[in-house]
Amino acid sequence: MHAMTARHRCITTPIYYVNDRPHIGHVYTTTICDVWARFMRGLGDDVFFLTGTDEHGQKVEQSAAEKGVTPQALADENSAEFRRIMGLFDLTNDAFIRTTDPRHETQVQALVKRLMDSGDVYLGTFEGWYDAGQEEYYTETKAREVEYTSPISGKPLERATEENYYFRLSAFQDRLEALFAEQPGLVQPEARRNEVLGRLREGLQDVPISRTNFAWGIEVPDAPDHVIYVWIDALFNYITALGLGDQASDWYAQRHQYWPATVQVIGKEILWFHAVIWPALLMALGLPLPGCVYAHSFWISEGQKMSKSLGNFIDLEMLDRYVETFGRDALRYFLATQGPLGATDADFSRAQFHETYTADLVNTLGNCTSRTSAMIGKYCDGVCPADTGACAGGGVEWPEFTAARVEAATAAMERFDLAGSIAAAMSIVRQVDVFINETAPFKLAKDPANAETVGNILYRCAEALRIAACLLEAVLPQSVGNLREAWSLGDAGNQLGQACRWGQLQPGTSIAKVALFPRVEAEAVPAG
Ligand code: ME8
Repeated sequence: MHAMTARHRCITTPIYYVNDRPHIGHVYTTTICDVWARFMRGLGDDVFFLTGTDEHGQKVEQSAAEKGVTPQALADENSAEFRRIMGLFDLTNDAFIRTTDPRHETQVQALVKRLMDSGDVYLGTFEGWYDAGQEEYYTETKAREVEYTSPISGKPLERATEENYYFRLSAFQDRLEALFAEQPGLVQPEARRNEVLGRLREGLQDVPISRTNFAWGIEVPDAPDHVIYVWIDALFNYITALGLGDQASDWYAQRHQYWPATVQVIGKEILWFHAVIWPALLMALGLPLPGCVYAHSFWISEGQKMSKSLGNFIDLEMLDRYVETFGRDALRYFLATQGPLGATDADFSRAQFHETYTADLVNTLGNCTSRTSAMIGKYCDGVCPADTGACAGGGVEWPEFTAARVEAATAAMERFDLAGSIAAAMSIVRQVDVFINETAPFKLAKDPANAETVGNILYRCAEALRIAACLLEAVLPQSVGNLREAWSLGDAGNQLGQACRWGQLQPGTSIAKVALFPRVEAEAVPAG
């Protein structure tokens, strides 16, 4: 006998800047990665889910100076806030990398040294347009396009000259073009890929990868006046966390098998770094490329860009209040089904949250599970009936119907279409509702002669709901846990495929009543 080897999968979030506190954007990206990671673990894959904090650079140095603390103290404090959100929102990351960790720093130096030795990094002089807030240089074309003003901060771009180390990005033009042609799924969604292709056609310039005007960063090897540009430092996190910069490290021993990442999830504002600079760096290092860079769009709030002055900013305190009112699962569900996965922004509105919660969780999943368990309580003494085959009406071939929905939910998750996957699972629940209404077991039960038919109907309801719940567990871990307990279902563990097969629910299992999602009045939704 030999054990099947689990497939390695790796998913990453951006590493978050510590000059700011966590908000909905960070919770969102990390949550959707968590849903995917849980689902794939459920399928039996060996998943590595990586997140962390980006702690170097001028912005952190400046924020720390304004607060009168050291950059390290600021980084420690805010990185801890980011780690706290993992517990608050049920996030199951396998590692949390910090760029001030010496294990990261020494690997970044080793990687940069390799690039210097291969000639992909060289010393040169640079003059260009610099966005100080974003720590990003603009090409002349791009600078003109934004009228020499930072589209992010609104402040004028600065003309800057520096002697810098450069990454020879221009040398990768042809290889990148070939890559995008050969691996059309590399950058998703399609709209983002087209943006990258458009900009790539303008031609690539070498990019400075060191700075001399501040000190808070990793020193360039053998050039201590230079610190490594925070973006290069940050991008490398994805491989330093797996030890790829030091084959003698523990991280390498434990984690190197997870590279290349299956999917790297980012927000659309950092697409260029991840879709162009990052692949070029990997090619220069001779490392394999990720399967997919998925750039989602943005959350706006009540129809407008989030801003502290407008008072519509969804910060951690606000999210906490949502969790208090609706539970963690409700927030996860809203983020995963209504979020900006895809090319358009999504609106976080109180009304939409309430509507989604009520329609999907209270009226559909909650109501259907409670209705089914109540009927099993009433007509079958709280014990799961057997399905003996006879069943009046309904017209659903349940084993085939659920198998098709399971396949659709799995395929959608593979494409990182979370909303599609969840919709496939919810369609099972909706079908149960229709089935109950059409077969009317509550009417049949009035005549004891129908006991067997009623049992058959209720078995099918409970079994279909159990399968839907298995598919929804990645997004609703607590509620499905509650259902498992009430219905004595045990744990699906990493056997999701097996667990989703029709007929696993054993007749005789004790089925207790459940109320998974309490109704919440519209007035109770947290306001800004
Ligand atoms: O950019 N809607 O870090 P960051 C959705 N350190 N997602 C949002 C969002 C919004 N309104 N706002 C932020 C950095 N995000 C760098 C990354 S990676 C090598 C270095 C999410 O703290 C989204 O994932 O500004 C975005 O890419 C990320 O937060 C930016 O986080």
